Amino acid sequence: MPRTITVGAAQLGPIAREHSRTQVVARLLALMHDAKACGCDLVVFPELALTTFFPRWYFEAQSDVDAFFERAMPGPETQPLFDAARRLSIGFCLGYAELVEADGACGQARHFNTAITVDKRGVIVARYRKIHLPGHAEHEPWRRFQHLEKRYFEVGDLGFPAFRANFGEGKAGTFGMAICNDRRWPETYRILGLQGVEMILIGYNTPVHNPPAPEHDALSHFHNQLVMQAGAYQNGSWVVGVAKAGLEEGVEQIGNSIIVAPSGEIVGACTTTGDELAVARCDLDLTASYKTTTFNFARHREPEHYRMIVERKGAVPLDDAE
Ligand code: CDT
Repeated sequence: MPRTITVGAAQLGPIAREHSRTQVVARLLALMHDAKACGCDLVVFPELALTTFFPRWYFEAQSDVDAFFERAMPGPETQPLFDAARRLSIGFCLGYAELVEADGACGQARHFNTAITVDKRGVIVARYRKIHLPGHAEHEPWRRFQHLEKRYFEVGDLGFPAFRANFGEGKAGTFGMAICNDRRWPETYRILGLQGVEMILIGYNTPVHNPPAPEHDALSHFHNQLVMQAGAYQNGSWVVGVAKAGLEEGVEQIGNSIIVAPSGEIVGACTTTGDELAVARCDLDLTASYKTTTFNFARHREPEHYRMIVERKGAVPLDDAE
């Protein structure tokens, strides 16, 4: 029996700062209903999907930051998503800001940029905490907007766990999650690839303008597609990349949500920068022809020659020849 899963890339348009969780969840529920009508088994929502992208602002008071975080998942405002999953029999992947309350052993609350996957029973089956946090930790007033992920989040402490889940027809598949900037790093895909991942779920918030490198702005769609298409092909995996898009609090964010086949080809795409669903029927067994030939890792990888990847963090340029 083929292992097909119909997946919806549930792109969101902008979320204003004053929008409540309840208002946002109503939009997510509308997309879940659309997805069900399109026969989806699984919908993927963006990174930090419940609020505006708050790292664009510098806040003095930690309480202002914490207002964007969820202390429980599900909580009172997000429970309807879990109820809808069960009622509609549709899974979802959701990005949100996770606050882990201080306990006896650890005196401080912990803050993560997190994604969860919920199955068709409405049960959380996997959690990922973002590892590659872009931007900066200190206020940089010269920027038109901030990118303070390094200030507001800790580096994720769960690694890149792949997990088995069954959303479609036939036997279970192997899934993984990554969040936004993670998608630009080949290590993300390879760690998941080494666990046999067959579909990688990625939400993102990507401003068109990158203040330290404005010369990249015109290439933002190209780079978005380049990294996800390469990650898919080089690991023989489906990749579902989903944006929070449009003009949010004065900052233009890319849309360009895409569903990429293990061949590296784009098979589904959003065309607006608003709330939109792109759908593709994905056969997980299509991964096999890549995983057993060109990217048969057991046969062709040479990890002895890759040690520098884990032993060295930054590039060490060679001395110029005299
Ligand atoms: N959210 C996120 O990770 N965005 C980054 C912006 C990088 S510019 C500091 C991204 O890689 O898309």
